[in-house]
Amino acid sequence: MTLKVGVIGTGMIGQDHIRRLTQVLSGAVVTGVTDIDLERAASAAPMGAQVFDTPQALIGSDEVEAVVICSWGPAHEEQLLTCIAAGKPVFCEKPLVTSAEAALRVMEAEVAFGRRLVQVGFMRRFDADYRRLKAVIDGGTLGLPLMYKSVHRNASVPAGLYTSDMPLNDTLVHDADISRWLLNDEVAEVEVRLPRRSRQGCDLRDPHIVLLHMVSGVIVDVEISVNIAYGYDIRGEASCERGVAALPNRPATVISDAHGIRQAIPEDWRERFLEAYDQEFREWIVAASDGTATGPSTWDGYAATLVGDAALRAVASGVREPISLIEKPALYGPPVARAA
Ligand code: NAD
Ligand code: ISE
Repeated sequence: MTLKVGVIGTGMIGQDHIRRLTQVLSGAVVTGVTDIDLERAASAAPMGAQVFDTPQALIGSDEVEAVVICSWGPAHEEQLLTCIAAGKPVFCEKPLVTSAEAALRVMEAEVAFGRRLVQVGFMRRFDADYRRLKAVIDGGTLGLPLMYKSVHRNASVPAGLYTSDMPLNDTLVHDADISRWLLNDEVAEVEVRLPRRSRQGCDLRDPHIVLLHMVSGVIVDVEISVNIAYGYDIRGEASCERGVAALPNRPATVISDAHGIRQAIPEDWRERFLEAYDQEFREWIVAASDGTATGPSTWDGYAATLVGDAALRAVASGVREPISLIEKPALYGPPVARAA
């Protein structure tokens, strides 16, 4: 059976996911697209896809069995709630939503529906390097993890569209999610340090050092740099009791030329996580064809949203800001980690 998919938001990542669904993967066909910019939607629509005037019309169509949301974060809540009300599986790009209250409303609707419908676009969980790193940590040969270092560097971000709060409530969500997943842990408190401000790029507060104090006592330090010019550089390293496990530097191509010997750095997330996005959608197509979702859930989107909120509070207060999660609904698996 071929899953009929509607895509909301046909900007950078929407177009990339349409390409993936139509040219790379099997099992799905894009039957509908929409965007507040209808011209953009029309030019991104693959052959045979209908251009809908509104997300509501797309979600309600009999020609759409499952939905991919690639609009801006503040639009996600309403679109997610409409998908849940229609009982349609939905892949939602990160961030799930932009406030804790909105995350709770989405969670309440999905729990009332009684089955997982929402998968959040935390693609790092589908990346082969991160999966190998998790297997080593979970395998226990290095003992317990004690510290984790997460480096998240963007060459640049879109001027004007990307504002000073976004390193913490848009970009950091990836590091928050991957740390929770790798460490099987939850974030208890968040602290932010502001180093010398970069003169690179536009008028943003950049870079940030964020400390995630996990429930287990592990400390995660995150570097968020969003205008570092040289490339998209993602690193991760777990220091454990008896050794260290780290992501390899990617890609591994070694270039030798008149400037010396060097490794090429990806330009942006599309290049670095190309295979991870493909795998993320392979697994989503299987789950959505079965009427459900897999991988990162509404709960994970909620937990990451709280980290972003706490990080913004921590910039203002200068101290550690606590996170208080609600009790985890059974729909999302076992209860959250508690201090060892
Ligand atoms: P973009 O600005 O290139 O595209 C967003 C598109 O959504 C635009 O065409 C805009 O007109 C449309 N849109 C906005 N609000 C809408 C609404 N209410 N209804 C219909 N269309 C609407 O942005 P982008 O870089 O493609 O990012 C889109 C989403 O994907 C964001 O949530 C972003 O955080 C996320 N993203 C995730 C990754 C990742 O690595 N997982 C990478 C990039 C972007
Ligand atoms: C972007 O929206 C993403 O999700 C990328 O993965 C991230 O690295 C970037 O900072 C965000 O702006």
